[in-house]
Amino acid sequence: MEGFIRALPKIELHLHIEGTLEPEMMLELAKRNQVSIPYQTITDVHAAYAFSDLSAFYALYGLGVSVLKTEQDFYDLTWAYLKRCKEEHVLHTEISFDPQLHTRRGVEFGAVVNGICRALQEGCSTLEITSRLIMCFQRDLSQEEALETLQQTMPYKDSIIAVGLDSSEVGNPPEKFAQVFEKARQAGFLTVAHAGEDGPVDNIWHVLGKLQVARIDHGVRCTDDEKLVEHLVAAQIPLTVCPLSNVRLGVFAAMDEHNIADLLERGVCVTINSDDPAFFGGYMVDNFMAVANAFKLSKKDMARFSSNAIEASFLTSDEKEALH
Ligand code: ES4
Ligand code: ZN
Repeated sequence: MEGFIRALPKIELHLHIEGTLEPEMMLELAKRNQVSIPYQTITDVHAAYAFSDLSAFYALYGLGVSVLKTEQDFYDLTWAYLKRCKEEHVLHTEISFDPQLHTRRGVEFGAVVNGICRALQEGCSTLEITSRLIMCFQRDLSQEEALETLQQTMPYKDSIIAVGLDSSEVGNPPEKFAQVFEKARQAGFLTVAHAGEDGPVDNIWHVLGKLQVARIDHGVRCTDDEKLVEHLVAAQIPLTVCPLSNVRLGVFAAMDEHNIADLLERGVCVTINSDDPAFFGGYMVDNFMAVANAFKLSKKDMARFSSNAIEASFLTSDEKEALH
């Protein structure tokens, strides 16, 4: 199975570029940029990764990414991820970034986008990996701050396909961002949102109804509402599921308790993704293997995750055709 999964053409749709910051690069950039972080060695960084829920993870995440300062840093980060994609036979990737993590500490929006985009263009020309870019609002911040961030995004409209919504759902329902999502859609952005990860199933209904998302990030709580599962199947609304992330953050107690195999069997358009691979213990192959090992899934089932991802992607129909 491992050989099959490695060779399987894969598409990644739920990946926070900041979540690919490996401890080695964190320490290197801390030195390069003279940023003080409370870790001296890779062992220190690993020891600090003792989070077991989303809010503890997010605090650590903010601290770790504070070493990213310049356009070159964002280029280096993205390039390292793309090289990993090449090794793992990921042919297309739709990456998210969290500008507010950076602009709030004085990094220019343009430095973030330009660094990421330069790597993505080079990934296309030299690694033959296609990509799209998604700008995520942090739902723990205000809608006013999201509106300001949307303004900063406008000059880069041609480089950004969609806006998204991430961070903790608790106390931050989708309705809080109805206005900024409406504005984003009017400006021509597609929309996605995290929902039904650490928040209730109603959040999934609301990102569909009120934010009009094209797909749902995580969405695993959908099984709390039979009618919603039926709707997801009928309308083929994709879920970008992140198995290792879900277990690491306690969304499921163990991989064999995850509902991904169930969702696949029921005809939901589920996909496998890595979320924040440097923090949750694995990239795409590791996530596929974790699912294959936990459930009695055939090679055909595993390939289905890839064909679902092609359909769920923001590629054109010609590009999708070429991948199938
Ligand atoms: C995230 Cl695992 C997770 N959940 C919600 N928002 C996020 N941003 C980065 N990783
Ligand atoms: Zn995520």
